[in-house]
Amino acid sequence: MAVNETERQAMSRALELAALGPRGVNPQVGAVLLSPDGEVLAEGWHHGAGTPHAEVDALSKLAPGAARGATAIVTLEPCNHTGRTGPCAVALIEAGVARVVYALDDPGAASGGGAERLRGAGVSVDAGEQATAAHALIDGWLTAQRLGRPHITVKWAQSLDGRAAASDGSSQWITGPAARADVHQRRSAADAIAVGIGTVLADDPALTARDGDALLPHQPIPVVIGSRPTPTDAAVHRHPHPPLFFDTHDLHAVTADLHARGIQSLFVEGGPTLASAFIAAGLADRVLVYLAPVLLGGDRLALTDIGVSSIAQARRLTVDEWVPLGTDLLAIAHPAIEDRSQNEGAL
Ligand code: AOF
Ligand code: ZN
Repeated sequence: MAVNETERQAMSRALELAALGPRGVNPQVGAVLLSPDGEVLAEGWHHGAGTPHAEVDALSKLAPGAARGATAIVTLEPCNHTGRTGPCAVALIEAGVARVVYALDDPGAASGGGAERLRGAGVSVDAGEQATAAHALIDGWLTAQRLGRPHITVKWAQSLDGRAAASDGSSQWITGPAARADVHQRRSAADAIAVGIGTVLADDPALTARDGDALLPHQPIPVVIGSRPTPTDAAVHRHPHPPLFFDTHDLHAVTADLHARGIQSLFVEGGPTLASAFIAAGLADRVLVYLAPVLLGGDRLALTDIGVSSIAQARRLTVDEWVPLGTDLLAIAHPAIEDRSQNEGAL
């Protein structure tokens, strides 16, 4: 059965509801229950691990029997396991729900399989509605589940001729104020922010997320990677969170450690050595390139060696969005499909 316009709108609403929940060990999930003629019966969302799942939260707002024949719109496949709470697929079946539309499959080995269970009970099920938006909302959680590491965004700013600095090393500022404000908003959305020790020594970044001089409400945990010591008076020591220092070049070990600390999203800020190392290691789920209409020439390239020596090895990207920011342009990209088989979706 095709997803109709009412169901589509309800999924947009379910995504808004999902975003009300906290990010954590459980995904953010939203649910809307529709009557057979398309009226909204109830809304629900997951309030965090240990609390009812979104579907059950919505069902709990209805009198017994009131969901009979209803359609449940959910941002994630209803679970099929007893964890901290019981299986949502069963709760929906028992409530007499006739149809389920969801956005994303639950990747869990134990929790997945809800769609099959629902179909087995005669419920009509449609998957994939607004999957891209649902994926964007919980990409950190999904990456943690699938790969055991944070979702990684590698960001850099560059001149139109691909340089990250002038030949004397000065790089403040290549991009304009709109692009820099955009970076701060995106920093604020990440659990952690990583730089190489070279960048700490050269630029002494604060690694905070700011709006002008004010700190944004959510601050990413600062991470410094590299074997040289961080000076005791470095600005990063004044960050609201104590920094994490990794005296290693093994980025898989770093990301596994961050995963063990519950960090689900990592924003890699530079410089060129670290950005290149993440890309070379197959550890970039998303790339943000801020392009400024300026020419710098010289040898301070935005990326160094990423393990590409011939055009056949080029890392192809798919651009999700080109975002104009003042006179600059942001490319938001992810690895093209042909790269995915090698790296499970990362560069
Ligand atoms: C759903 N609806 O709202 C959520 C789901 O141990 P628990 O009970 O906290 O279950 C956690 C797992 O359930 C989580 O890893 C994910 O697979 C699924 N989350 N499922 O049907 C929801 N939050
Ligand atoms: Zn559930």
